Amino acid sequence: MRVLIVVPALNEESGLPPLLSELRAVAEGDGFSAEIVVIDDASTDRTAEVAREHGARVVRLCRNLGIGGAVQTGLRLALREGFDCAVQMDGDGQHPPSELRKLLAAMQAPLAPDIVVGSRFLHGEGFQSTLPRRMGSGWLGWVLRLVTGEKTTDPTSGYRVYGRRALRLFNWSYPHDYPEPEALVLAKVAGLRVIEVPVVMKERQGGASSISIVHAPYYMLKVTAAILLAYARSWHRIEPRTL
Ligand SMILES: Nc1nc2c(ncn2[C@@H]2O[C@H](COP(=O)(O)OP(=O)(O)OP(=O)(O)O)[C@@H](O)[C@H]2O)c(=O)[nH]1
Ligand SMILES: [Mg+2]
Repeated sequence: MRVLIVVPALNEESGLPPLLSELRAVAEGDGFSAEIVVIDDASTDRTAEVAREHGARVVRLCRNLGIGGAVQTGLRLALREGFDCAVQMDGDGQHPPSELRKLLAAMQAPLAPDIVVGSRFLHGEGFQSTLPRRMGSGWLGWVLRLVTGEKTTDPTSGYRVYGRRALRLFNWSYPHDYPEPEALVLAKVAGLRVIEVPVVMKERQGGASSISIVHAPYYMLKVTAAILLAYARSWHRIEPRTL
């Protein structure tokens, strides 16, 4: 399986070196061939240089596109270059590379899913986020269940693997900011199979978060509306066979 690991990064010069070293060690140890691409979302620090120094390929965006634009750039690259799947993981060290084998194993299991999401809440191990964030995540999970009818324990997880059908879907459309919950609706509405597997996550290891207390109310409102609107788009359903 050819895997492209996509790391969206905004000012992650401190998180990238340990992450990239560990990723290489894990890929060697587990015997899969993984290319790593860091999507530098117009950082103002040494993110691109540091990523290159640690052996990653770098796509440097000339303007900040936000997490969604950065992720979609990586997924498009994976599709265009014929990778079998793409992994999305944060550049801040929250997503331990040692957990990657669980996601990839699920991707290769019989009845292979289109998207595998790493969930920190399925087994409740590792960093469980702060209480307000857990509450926000619970709310979004509830809204997702309302529209898709399926349980999602960790709707905001950005530790994911996408198969070819998902890459084709998100080549066409991927949400802009705070994209993870909305992307799940787009996938489910398009008939893709999404599963969650338990993973352990860590706290952000450096740099600054995209979700401050000031942005939290906007985040909740925007993502809730986006989920409902994405579901409304199912009236213009994409036929799975076209993916
Ligand atoms: N903040 C931010 N992050 C971006 C952007 N573009 C790419 N990223 C990267 O996207 C990944 C996810 O963003 P985070 O800020 O870590 O989001 P999060 O994991 O939900 O929040 P934390 O739990 O606080 O880390 C990180 O690797 C960022 O560096 C952007 O425009 N803004
Ligand atoms: Mg993070």
